[in-house]
Amino acid sequence: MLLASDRLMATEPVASAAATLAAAGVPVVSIPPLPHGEPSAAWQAALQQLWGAGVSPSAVLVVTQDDQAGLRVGTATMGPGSASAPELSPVEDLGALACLLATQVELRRRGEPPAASAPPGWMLTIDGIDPDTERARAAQLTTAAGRIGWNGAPSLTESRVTPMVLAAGVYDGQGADSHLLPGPVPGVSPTEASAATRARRVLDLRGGLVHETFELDGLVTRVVRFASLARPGLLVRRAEWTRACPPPARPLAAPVGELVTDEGTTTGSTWQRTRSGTLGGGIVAAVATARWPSGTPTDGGPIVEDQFTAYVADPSAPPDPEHAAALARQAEELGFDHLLAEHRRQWAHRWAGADVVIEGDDELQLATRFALFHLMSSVSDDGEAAVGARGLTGTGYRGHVFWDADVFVLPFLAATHPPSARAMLEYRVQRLPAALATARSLGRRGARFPWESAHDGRDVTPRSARDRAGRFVSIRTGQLEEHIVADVAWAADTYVAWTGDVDFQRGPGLELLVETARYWASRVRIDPDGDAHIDGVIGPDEYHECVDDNAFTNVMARWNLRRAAELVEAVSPERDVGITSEERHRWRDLAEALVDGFEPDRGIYEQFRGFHDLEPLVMAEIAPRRPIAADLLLGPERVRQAQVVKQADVLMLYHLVPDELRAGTLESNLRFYEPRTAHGSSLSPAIHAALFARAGGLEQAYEALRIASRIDLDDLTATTGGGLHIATMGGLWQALVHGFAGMRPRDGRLQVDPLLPPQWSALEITARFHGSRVTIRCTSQDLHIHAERPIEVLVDGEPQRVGPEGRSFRRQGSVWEPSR
Ligand code: IFM
Repeated sequence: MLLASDRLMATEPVASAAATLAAAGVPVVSIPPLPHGEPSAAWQAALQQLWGAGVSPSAVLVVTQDDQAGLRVGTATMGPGSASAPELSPVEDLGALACLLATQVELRRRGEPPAASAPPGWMLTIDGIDPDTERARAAQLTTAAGRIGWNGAPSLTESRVTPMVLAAGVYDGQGADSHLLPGPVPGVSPTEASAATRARRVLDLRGGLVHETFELDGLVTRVVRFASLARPGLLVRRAEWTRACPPPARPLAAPVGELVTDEGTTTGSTWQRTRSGTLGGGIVAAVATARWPSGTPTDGGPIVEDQFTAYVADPSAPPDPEHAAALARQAEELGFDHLLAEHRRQWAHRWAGADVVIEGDDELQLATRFALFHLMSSVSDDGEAAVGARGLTGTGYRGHVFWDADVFVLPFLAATHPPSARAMLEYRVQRLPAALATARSLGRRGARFPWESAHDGRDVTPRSARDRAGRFVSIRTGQLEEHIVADVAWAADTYVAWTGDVDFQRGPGLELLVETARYWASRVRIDPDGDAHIDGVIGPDEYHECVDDNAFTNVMARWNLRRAAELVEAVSPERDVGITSEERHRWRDLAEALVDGFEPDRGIYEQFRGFHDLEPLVMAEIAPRRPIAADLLLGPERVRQAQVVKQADVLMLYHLVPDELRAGTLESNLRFYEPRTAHGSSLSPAIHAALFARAGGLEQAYEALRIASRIDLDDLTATTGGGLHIATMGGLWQALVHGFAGMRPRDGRLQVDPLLPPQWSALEITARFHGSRVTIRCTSQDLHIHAERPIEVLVDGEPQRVGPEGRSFRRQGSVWEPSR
């Protein structure tokens, strides 16, 4: 990228270099000379424009000339909004400047893999190859664009981790055996990665790029790779191979353990296809390669290879190799530079609508962006999106879809990129017939969504497995973890609350709400006193199986019944939804009658009937450190008989449906349940962070948030090798947004009520509410809200209209007062 002052742009060496760079796809901007001291508005605007195009300041070469300082050159270094001008060095004369620009042009011509250029806070750097952590690293370094994910196994051979490409929603096998079907993978160099004397991998979160550098025999191999966000399904790799590290023998390889069913060549492109023997679907990859200079790097010099691998995947029919080959050839014609520029632009656009800035906490800042990056990468924004427990970063849980998707991942997308949230809901909508059939087969009405879902929407939860200690255990969640039914309804409602998408609400959203309510109405048991119960379930706390009146399940079902009735009333004058007023009244009556285990004298909800009679163990007192798998520590039997909670259960209600609970009881329930919680699921810490923040317990909130942020970066549960915990990442965003910023939709308005821990100097969140991009920025004393288009916000219970001019508030004691 070249930013040149207009006077220089008119001179011969700059003009011709600019023309060559522009022809190679390098943005060139001409602006007034860069003054000393404060950068002018024109420079600021140019940098802002470049930032928006995904170009980092350190990748911007600035050349300028003015009467005072003469000819100067350097990189921009400052980001948009920076108050001071960059440090530039003087250049002797136009001849020297011409040489410098000629070097840039030559680098372009040679096709060097671009160096990592993202600013601090945007790059995850991994030095060395460590066999013990490589599987986790491969998950962390995954690049994906919704449909196709490419794990971060090194571009060199590494025996402990295998390159992997997964396609969202493309499964093989049936029932509990169903698993994501791996696709063909781009080939890797035959050289062993562990032979490298120096290795560095950098994940550039802002640009969606992985940079790899390996040094062998004094020769350096550099690779840049990405899953194009502008062309989902296209994987691009530029590598500078050397004699010590030659290019892959074959452009495509079969995924480990999987047979490539067919392969071939068509108009210059090699293709391979994997296919599901049971479901008929498949994944085809076709590759186009450009190398220069041509040949192999035996005579000393490196060669650059661009590899464009296009994927087409279909869950239920064999995809066409011709289609993939055409996409690969098109990519080759466009070329690496063009593809990289559009990919960066697309990522810049996504970040502009979703970034969370945490000032004063570099480690958490990077961890947060790492989470947001993977959340954005993992979900497609058209058609239907099946989001497995590990997204596209690994095969853990076989790629099955849990409540992780609906409750943990979806809110982030509803609030930042609604088309992806809508695609996730479409996955459920398309499986409504299967959910209706399941309910019918159990003698119930409505829709019973499966605890684990894959291709066709029938339950695919395994019935048994070996636990981490190698013991054979039966798994009953498929039969009993029924809260998923209300979770799906909650997801549909949450999507509408953020987006205001009334077409969805009155159409498929209503159907989801109605059929799930019908399920609960047919599921409850009424006792002789008229109280309603739900017997024999598993709540989020999976340590206790087949319990009666689990508070979480009952209250979520109550919310589901009430919300469906409300919605039907709201839309029925306009739309005949085929629900009688008797049915609606029955839903409301049942909701009233459902017991919730609230104990008024203690101000707490009993997690399920009989929980308080169990052995009163306090995990916080017996476990040296949490998170801990309490079932491994104490044995499943003891845990079953004790007040040990795996993950937020009663507390999860305060996070999802606070209005369903008695006002002012969050603190008492937090005090009781948190010390009894093992956080044996990675989903737990973030929710506790959100709740502690709401309760004003900032120290505990911060500690829980920190744990959630490190789950995958430090592989805290020793399971990251199977893929990243995508729900934990969604939980992290929710902790920051709902917890610390106190930001959530409420009755058509956006409620904002921030509370910052002392470690942070400022927190800035960008989201989208009812179609308007909203940014809130707060310190401990000040709050500023800006909305692209006017929206209603709620600050300290007071409705306020906020638009592009923004509104500021100042903390006075415990309340936010509008500032003048
Ligand atoms: O959905 C979760 C569950 O809450 C705890 N066990 C793992 C599942 C998949 O992440």
